[in-house]
Amino acid sequence: MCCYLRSRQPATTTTDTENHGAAAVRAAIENRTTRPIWPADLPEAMMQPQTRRRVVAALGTAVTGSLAGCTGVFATSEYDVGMRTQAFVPETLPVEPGTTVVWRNTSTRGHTVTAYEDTLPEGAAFFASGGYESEAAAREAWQDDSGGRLETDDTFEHTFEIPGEYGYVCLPHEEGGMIGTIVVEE
Ligand SMILES: [Cu+2]
Repeated sequence: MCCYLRSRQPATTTTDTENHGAAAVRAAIENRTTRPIWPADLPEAMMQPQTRRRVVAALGTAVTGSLAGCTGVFATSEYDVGMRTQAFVPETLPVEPGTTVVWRNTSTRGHTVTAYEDTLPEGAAFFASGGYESEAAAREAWQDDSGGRLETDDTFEHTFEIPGEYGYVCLPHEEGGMIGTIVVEE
């Protein structure tokens, strides 16, 4: 997102009045060495999920307002949850019963969407990219040959009917904390 860039700007570059002479030069050099990292992060960082059916209540108006200028540029496809290098965005998505949630791999890495079977509300169907019928099957398939892998721009969708919280994970990035929750509200 755009504010990612802003928040990563070193505060010292423009506002630190201590930066004279050698210190300023050193700061400028340090700046140059860190800058090239940003463009590589930029396209993915600027991709924002487009919630089709409703505005996510969790996003304050100030946040959505400040992002509005960025989202238009990269909003080439509709989806509800984006998949970044090591995160689902948004991490938690509230929806109404009957909503079909679309995940889209907005990164250059492969990911999965795999429900945490134990977290599902009673009677809710298991879901996983690759169409596996259980978490165990999905994990085995991933270990065997990256089964269920979503490549860049691939999408996965699931319709949520039963109210409750649905935890899910990206199998290859589980240790990195790539975990999400769909909250189906009553
Ligand atoms: Cu992942």
